[in-house]
Amino acid sequence: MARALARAGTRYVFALSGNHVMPVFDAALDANLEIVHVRHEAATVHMADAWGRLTGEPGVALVTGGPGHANAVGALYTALAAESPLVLLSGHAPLEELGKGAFQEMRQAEMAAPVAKASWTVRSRGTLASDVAHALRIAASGVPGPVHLSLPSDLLEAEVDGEGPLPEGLPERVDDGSDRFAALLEQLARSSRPIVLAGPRHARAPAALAAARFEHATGVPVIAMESPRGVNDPALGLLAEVLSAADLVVLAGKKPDFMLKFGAAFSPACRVIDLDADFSAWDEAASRRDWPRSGWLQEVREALAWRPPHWASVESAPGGPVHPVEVGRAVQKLLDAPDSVLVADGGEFGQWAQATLAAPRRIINGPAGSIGAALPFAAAAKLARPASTVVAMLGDGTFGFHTAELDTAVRRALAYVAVVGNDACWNAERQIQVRAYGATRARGCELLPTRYDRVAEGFGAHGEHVACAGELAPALERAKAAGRVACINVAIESVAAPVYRRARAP
Ligand SMILES: Cc1ncc(C[n+]2csc(CCOP(=O)(O)OP(=O)(O)O)c2C)c(N)n1
Ligand SMILES: [Mg+2]
Repeated sequence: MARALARAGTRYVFALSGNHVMPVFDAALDANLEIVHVRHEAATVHMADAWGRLTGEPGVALVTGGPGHANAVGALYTALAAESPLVLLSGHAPLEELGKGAFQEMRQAEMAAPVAKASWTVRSRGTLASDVAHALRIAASGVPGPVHLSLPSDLLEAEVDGEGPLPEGLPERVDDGSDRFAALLEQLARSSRPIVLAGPRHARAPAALAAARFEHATGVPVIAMESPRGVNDPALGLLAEVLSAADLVVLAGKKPDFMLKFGAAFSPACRVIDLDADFSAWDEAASRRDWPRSGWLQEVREALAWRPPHWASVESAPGGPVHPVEVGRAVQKLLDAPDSVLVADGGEFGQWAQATLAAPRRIINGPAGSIGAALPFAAAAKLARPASTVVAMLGDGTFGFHTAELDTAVRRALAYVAVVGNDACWNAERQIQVRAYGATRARGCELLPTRYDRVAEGFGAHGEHVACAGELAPALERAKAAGRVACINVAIESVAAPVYRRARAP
């Protein structure tokens, strides 16, 4: 099985040890697989997820059976919603003891099924290797996603003769090249304000490249949606305005779900075509015809890039705390390095980060809206792209989820910079209380102004505390120069996430 992983190109296995999977740790030694041993099972999946999103190859997570598996399962939801390829391998009670109350016996495949693209238990030692190869293929083909395999420990310990026949490589993409899309393309060419909305995988390579080619060839804007805030995604500027002006919307792998207000994001006169098709197929068909040119694409691109003009002059109070816009301004300088990676996670602070920061590659918590993955995401990003500057932006509540992954980053020398926006509050939820129940009933979401930089130092990371705006740039410089993972604890102003409204001419 380990050889099958290596043959499929797997180099790293993100793992947390346990009785059931120690045979895999052992086999990894001879198969040249490197185990990245983490501190919580959910982190194995988040790391495999980030690996999958950045490389396009499925990341591989390995955890023990029962409770280890249960800890990992929640993280699959984030990968499923983000259309990210990964394989979760979980140890499992031995087949011969099933039904008798085996140690950590659990219906694991059933447990993972609702949050996986496919989920099954290996049934015979002869298929261990080919099942793993099959899982990798399923994860990466078509709409990518997480696949789970449970590995009964008696199979892992059985003797086998070689790995048996393995499926080779990934299946070819079928590009029918026919006129299948001709009618659709005709409608796009004839409408004056068309928009194509695409699912989260189109926000990254390789799908993003096909989308960009299509947009370039046709002049029809293609917008990948990957935020649970949907049309109010702060990274997409005035998307809501643009969508309500569109006369034709084509949904390419994007469902008319909550992110599109179940269709209410479009004007009643707008035609909506739900096309559940692979983008690459029509990219080619599009380049074979002529397209009218108008200013529409430019108009849409400008609207998406729009940010409130007054942000340019936002300044924090002299003694602090720092306004999130000013944090963004300083961090952008770090991200201006070529090939940088932005990781943006939860809370209102995460929304500010997504609104104010741009980088060639970005990993956000995605449509799942699940907070907490930033530190594992950033560690895997640094592993996948060692030469890149990797910056993780996360709120103080969010920081608590996987704090111990700083230890993994120290042990593995994964030098990313984590910026914690510390407002001593679960502010996103506090904002809900203020809006729904009134400020006097906004209670229970308080945290402490904990010195997370010192927590990080305790793990052996570089720590910086920033109390006011002036301290930010030098702290970021020192963090970048530290040569190891760094945590900058920034005392921030506790403000609600940005909402955009363009002042209209009277
Ligand atoms: C796994 C998970 N648990 C809970 C939530 C609900 N939630 C969303 S944002 C948030 C508050 C985050 O607080 P913090 O990280 O400090 O960011 P802030 O909003 O304060 O900027 C919570 C609890 C969620 N989205 N995902
Ligand atoms: Mg907070």
